[in-house]
Amino acid sequence: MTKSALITGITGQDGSYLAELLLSKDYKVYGLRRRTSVPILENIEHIKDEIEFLDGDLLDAGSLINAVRISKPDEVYNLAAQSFVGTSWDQPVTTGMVTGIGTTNMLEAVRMAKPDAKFYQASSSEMFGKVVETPQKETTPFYPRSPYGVAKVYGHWITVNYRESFDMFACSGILFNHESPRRGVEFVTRKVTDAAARIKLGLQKELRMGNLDAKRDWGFAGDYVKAMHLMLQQDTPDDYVISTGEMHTVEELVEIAFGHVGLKWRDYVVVDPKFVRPAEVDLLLGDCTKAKTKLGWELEVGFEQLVTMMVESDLKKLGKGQEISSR
Ligand code: NDP
Ligand code: GDR
Repeated sequence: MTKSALITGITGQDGSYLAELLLSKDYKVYGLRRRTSVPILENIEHIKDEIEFLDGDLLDAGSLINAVRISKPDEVYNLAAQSFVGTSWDQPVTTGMVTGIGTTNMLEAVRMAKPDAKFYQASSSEMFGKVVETPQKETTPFYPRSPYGVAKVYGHWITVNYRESFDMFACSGILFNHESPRRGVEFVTRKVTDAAARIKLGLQKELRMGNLDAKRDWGFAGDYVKAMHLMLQQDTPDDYVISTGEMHTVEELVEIAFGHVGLKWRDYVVVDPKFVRPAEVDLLLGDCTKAKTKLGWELEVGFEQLVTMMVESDLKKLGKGQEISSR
């Protein structure tokens, strides 16, 4: 029988890849979407006719109960969040409400309207924050360094709590940074690949950046959504770290992106204190042995391949834009 899934955050990077994956597996896909004055469906334009959209917001509990009642999902993927760490210092309360309390709203909706649905919570390596142990695994203590990280710790523990309190099949995926051509342009990878492409095409002169020494464990979003799905196919709910086990600096990212278009990054990159965070997460490196062993999860795309894929995509998008504007 066809399974059904409800995805919150369907318009985001991960929502789009997950929807593609589930549609390829013949799921009936419902997507929770909040109202915007103009529809922003860029990431899911190509599959929008195959998704049934339900109006709702993580802050509006009634809309979530309604969405669960209508969709009667076998699986719920809670991907919606205020997901940009930088913004979480400017809007700490909104971030706490959406990214933290929003998780409880979603869990309550499932508990009330479809308690046997399997639930996935989008937890984050930002919960590890300050280095306590490297590499970081499921048992590493959390020490978040941003309002976003703090909110995700709340989301993580409330998911564990609902699993233990109500015997719900609730899993938390502790995902390290994952990127793609569909990444929002304020995140560092896409900011860099977009700028490298713009500078190459003569559309931008310089790139203003924050901390170039930060180290991250960057993977490809298309690989990571497969792990989300695998977690909900197990017999028992559990929490898993998903990562590549490889770490690179922001400087290496810049070097590869600019190098790919034949430019020397030092000629264009300017460090601007505006982009340096009030508290930084210096390094993140994940140990995903548990996911590899128990889920059989495998990575396909490596770091260099990921960065060049993103630069190529940005060149193509901007190139098309140029063709259109020069007509
Ligand atoms: P995006 O920022 O691309 O997508 C976030 C989604 O959440 C968007 O669809 C957005 O909708 C939706 N959203 C925001 N606020 C609300 C709200 N109040 N009610 C309903 N929907 C809302 O994030 P990603 O796809 O990159 O990440 C998915 C999830 O995984 C997030 O929870 C993120 O925090 C988490 N995560 C991401 C990692 C990564 O590296 N990408 C790593 C670890 C965790 P709209 O289009 O309307 O803004
Ligand atoms: P992050 O991603 O905070 O790890 O959160 P982001 O790409 O924003 O930053 C990564 C690192 O790069 C440094 N950096 C800059 N970052 C941005 N955005 N812009 C800059 O100009 C810049 N210069 C240096 C940052 O200081 C940081 O160290 C992402 C999000 O997807 C979260 O939702 C998710 O939970 C975590 O990854 C895992």
